[in-house]
Amino acid sequence: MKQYTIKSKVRDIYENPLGRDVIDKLTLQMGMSEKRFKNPLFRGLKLATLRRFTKKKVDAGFWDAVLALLNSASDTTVGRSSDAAHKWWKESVFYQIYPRSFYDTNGDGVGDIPGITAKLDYLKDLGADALWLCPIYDSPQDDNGYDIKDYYAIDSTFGTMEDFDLLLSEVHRRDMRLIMDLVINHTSDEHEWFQQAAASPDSKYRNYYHVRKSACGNPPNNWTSFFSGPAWKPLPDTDDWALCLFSKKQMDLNWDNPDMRQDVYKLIRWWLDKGVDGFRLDVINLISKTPGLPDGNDFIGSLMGFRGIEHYFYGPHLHEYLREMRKEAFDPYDAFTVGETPGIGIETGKLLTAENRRELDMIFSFDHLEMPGKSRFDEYTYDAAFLKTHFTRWMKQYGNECRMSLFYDNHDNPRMLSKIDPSGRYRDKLSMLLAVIQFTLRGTPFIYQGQELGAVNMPFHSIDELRDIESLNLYRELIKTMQQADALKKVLSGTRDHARVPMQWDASVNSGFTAGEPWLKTVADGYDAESQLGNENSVLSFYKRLARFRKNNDAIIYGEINILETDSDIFAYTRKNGSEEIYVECNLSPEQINRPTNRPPDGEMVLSNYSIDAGNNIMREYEARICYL
Ligand code: TEU
Ligand code: CA
Repeated sequence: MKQYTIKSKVRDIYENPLGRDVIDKLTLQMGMSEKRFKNPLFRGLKLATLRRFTKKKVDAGFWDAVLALLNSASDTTVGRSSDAAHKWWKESVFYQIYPRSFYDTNGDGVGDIPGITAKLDYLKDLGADALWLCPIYDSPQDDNGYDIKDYYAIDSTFGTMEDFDLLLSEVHRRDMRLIMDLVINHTSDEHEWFQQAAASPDSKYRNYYHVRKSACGNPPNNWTSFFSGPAWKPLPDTDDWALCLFSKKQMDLNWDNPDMRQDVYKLIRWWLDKGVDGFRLDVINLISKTPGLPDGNDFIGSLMGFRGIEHYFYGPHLHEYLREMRKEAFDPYDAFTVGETPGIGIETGKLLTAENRRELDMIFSFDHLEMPGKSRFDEYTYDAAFLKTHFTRWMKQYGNECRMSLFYDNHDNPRMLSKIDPSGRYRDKLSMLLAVIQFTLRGTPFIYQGQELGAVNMPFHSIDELRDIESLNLYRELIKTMQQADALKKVLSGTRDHARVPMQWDASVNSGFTAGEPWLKTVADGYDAESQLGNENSVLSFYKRLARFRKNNDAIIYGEINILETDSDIFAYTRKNGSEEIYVECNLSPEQINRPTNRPPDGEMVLSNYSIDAGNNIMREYEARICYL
């Protein structure tokens, strides 16, 4: 293994996949130009020189931290790989369900499993081939089910195991597939393993978690939680602390313990024996931590918003554990996996998903959810043109070797529509434009519930209307140093509750979601399923046409992609498979723009979010077109 030192050159670092992603992330985060890294003079610089130049901004420990990270990474070649093999999950349109907010059948104000079963025909009709369910396991619901108490049981809020079995068989009866959310970086503190671990230092479960001693009431290291404050929970009446990167009820599992890993594989096999088709793996890149759990670097911490992250976002045994898990749990069932991998860039993404490496099938990377230099709780307007930069880069650097997941919305983020167009002026056009890109790039689309209806952020007015633990903790933290109104504004810019408001099924009270009192505010705003089903020009109808189009065109699923060089905000590309060729042209700006002069001759129009006047040389605001060549 090559070892990096302060005498290494920028070039050497950039040639290492992890090094390249780290540099890309840092430049993005610091709002620096990436062109600099293409400059040979800059590439020839020694890190020591760079360290001298950046002394004012960057603390000394930063460079050691980066070098340690690079030197800990092993196994960094992708080798020959391609995403050419035919697989159901490449051909599918996935639909993410947040069960709590999907459909309530018993009037308790919370969505449930029978509610999902009741809406399967809607989903089938939309063109969804596979469903991903956010966690429905037995849980105290501290983080809405991402804190699991019993992996083998269904939370009574959502129904019973019989309800689940019925759902699964009804999904399969419709030739659809179902994947579960697998939360195995941490368990609830109410999980039996943790209960035993906390009760006795001699318990074998003690070593299922990261329990450390620390005197004087201080946490064992300086890592901070994703949900504010230190990432440690004190165990009562002792000097012992347990690591928890998320809430104080989400205890990180110790993946270095082989017994723990076997117990995890067992529960995975149990669900696969039931017949589920695969899993979305929650924060799966966080499972391996630097041995000894050393302090995190302050500079990286302030840049990324969380201290300690360099010790776990790409841990030393990550690849090893993923391979083992695949071999022992997923492969025997040919199960599909998509990893949720915050912080992972293209090159490390390749290492995780290249077919020949036998780790994951796909990942969710989050590099496009905010503009460079911005983070989720910043108030700003997202420029859709950044999607062109982002997707061009991924298509070129990643797309042909690995399969990209294509998504904008999920349960952890405000709606993309609202980020780009907070006024809502272009709601329909923009919805359709985003969908065109999502359904025609090389990759697998994941729709998040409500996206197909053009759902936007909820106009919340008070902190009392929010339910998410992340938002509530952050607010409590912010008001220590800020006016309440400012704190609220910031929280509302990024709160995950925007995406968690109940589905709008119809225009009735509580948008047809529940006959009771909804657990989170919902307001019918005219973009409900019922009214859109009856309207050919609705966002929903457009999604349905797109899904059908994608299914019938192999060029989109397996074809090559060629992105047109344009210097405007027009994002244009062709997709080609044998003699079948498709051309997509999108205006990513709210201005009219001339069509690219290097475009192929107009062919037969398939779909557009505007009615087309022949011979028109202009792309209108957020206009999108698909045609056959
Ligand atoms: O999210 C992990 C994650 O890193 C973020 O997207 C998360 O939303 C957080 O806000 C980081 O600032 C996954 C789940 O999707 C999320 O719902 C859970 O809360 C989290 O893991 C813990 O299980
Ligand atoms: Ca219910």
